[in-house]
Amino acid sequence: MNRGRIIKNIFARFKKPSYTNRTQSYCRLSTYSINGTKSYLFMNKSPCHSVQYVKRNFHSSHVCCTVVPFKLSDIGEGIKEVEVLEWFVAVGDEVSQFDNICEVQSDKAAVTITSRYDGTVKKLHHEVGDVAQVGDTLVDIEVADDEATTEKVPEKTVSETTVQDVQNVTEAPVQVVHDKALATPAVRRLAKEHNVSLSDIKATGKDGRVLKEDILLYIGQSGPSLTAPPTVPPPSTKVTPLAEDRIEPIKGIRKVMFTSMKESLSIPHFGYDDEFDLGQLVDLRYKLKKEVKHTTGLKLSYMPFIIKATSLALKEHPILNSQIDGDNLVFKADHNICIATDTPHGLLLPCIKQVQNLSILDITAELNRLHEAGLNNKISPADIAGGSFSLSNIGNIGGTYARPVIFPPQVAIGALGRIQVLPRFDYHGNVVKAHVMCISWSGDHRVIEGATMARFSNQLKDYLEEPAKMLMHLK
Ligand code: CAO
Repeated sequence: MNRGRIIKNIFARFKKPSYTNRTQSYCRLSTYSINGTKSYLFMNKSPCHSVQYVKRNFHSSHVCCTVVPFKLSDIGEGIKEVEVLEWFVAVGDEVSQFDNICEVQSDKAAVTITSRYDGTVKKLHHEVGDVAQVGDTLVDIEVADDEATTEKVPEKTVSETTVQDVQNVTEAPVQVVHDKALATPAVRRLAKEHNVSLSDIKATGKDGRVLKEDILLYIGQSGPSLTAPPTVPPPSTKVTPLAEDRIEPIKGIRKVMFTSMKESLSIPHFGYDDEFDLGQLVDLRYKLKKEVKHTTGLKLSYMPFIIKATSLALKEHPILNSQIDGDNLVFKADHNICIATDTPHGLLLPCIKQVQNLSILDITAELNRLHEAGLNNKISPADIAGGSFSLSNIGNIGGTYARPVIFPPQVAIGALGRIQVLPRFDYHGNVVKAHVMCISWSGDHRVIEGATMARFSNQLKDYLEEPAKMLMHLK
């Protein structure tokens, strides 16, 4: 078949509704062979701007009903690996070319990978949260005979091809758009979370795409410092209104809370609140989060930094890490910091032991373990025993202030509110964007003076507002 005839056939194929509906900035229409040279035809939105890529020295063969590995191709921009965020297909699903396969997140962006085959999904090679390298197989797809020829194309794509005409070519074929406003699924999700319509937002991305930054600008936030609104899974069971009163014995974890809180009533609580500007910490966590996830599989939240900084501040104010024993005050050597943990079974207070000897990564690992154990009802008595100080991060659920109740025999507890982006004045009197977290302290006023609590809180504030200062005290 001569080249003109082939191209004519491909144009005819493009006119089919399944292709004309596509909104990608370009589509790879077909693979064909001329004189032993494998060629791809890429088509811009307008068929007039067809682009031809030629790959040399490639010989195709026809295989019937072959299972082909669909690999993660080179997304460009130096991206070497991605994290799988979501699968849009399951084993057994029929897929067509350009159907969404999965959403992946690189260190730069979230992109949707679309199928380049018509066929049946046979295997997913990664789970959500897994990291896939460029060249790794994402899914196996069983394809029919003529498709089998196409999928034998190596996955290196554009960089290994000779571009004969690059007019109007955009980037790798992994972006997808769904409707009038162009945006990646992650951006759409962000818009939905903030209840804004994409069509109201001024798009600054390529080809009129709405970017994450556009949404942040629209809602008055920008850059990595965005704190995603804490997501709390909705209750899994629907609450049905009670037809009549129901009596339930106080038992289990609630019984433990009941007893210890009754004891707390005898403590004269002194309250002290302050607000911390965590802008630098927000940036720092943003920079480290992916790295930590990638290298250790751990989830890095703000808590490990706050726990470590608390320990450093306790070192300077040891009375806050003490316990009342009769007429004595026992200054505890270890900083065993309890973390109020909301579990499906009730509130638990497991503690991270000897925080004074732990790195931020160690604390992250222990916090991940305890959090997971809490969710699975696996927190042991040993995890709960021996606490010397407590922190309660209610901010992951919401709220600004709290009135935390001291967990005897401890003498102090801090409650962390949600980090909020708010206007504040800087040193020069300019209004600036700040990431404000309110922290509410309760101290046992029998042994803790307000001034001590304020000094301790100031010390912690110093570490958390400029986390680099912690470095000097880390071993
Ligand atoms: N402000 C803003 N974002 C916050 C936040 C805060 N104060 N605290 C947590 N977040 C973010 C996290 O950074 C994380 O974001 P990413 O998904 O981007 O990483 C997300 O919210 C979820 O965090 P998390 O809850 O999984 O992890 P954590 O380490 O921050 O907290 C734990 C762990 C165990 C303290 C928490 O899950 C919990 O149970 N909190 C409730 C405590 C409670 O009930 N207190 C009341 C006691 S009195 O009845």
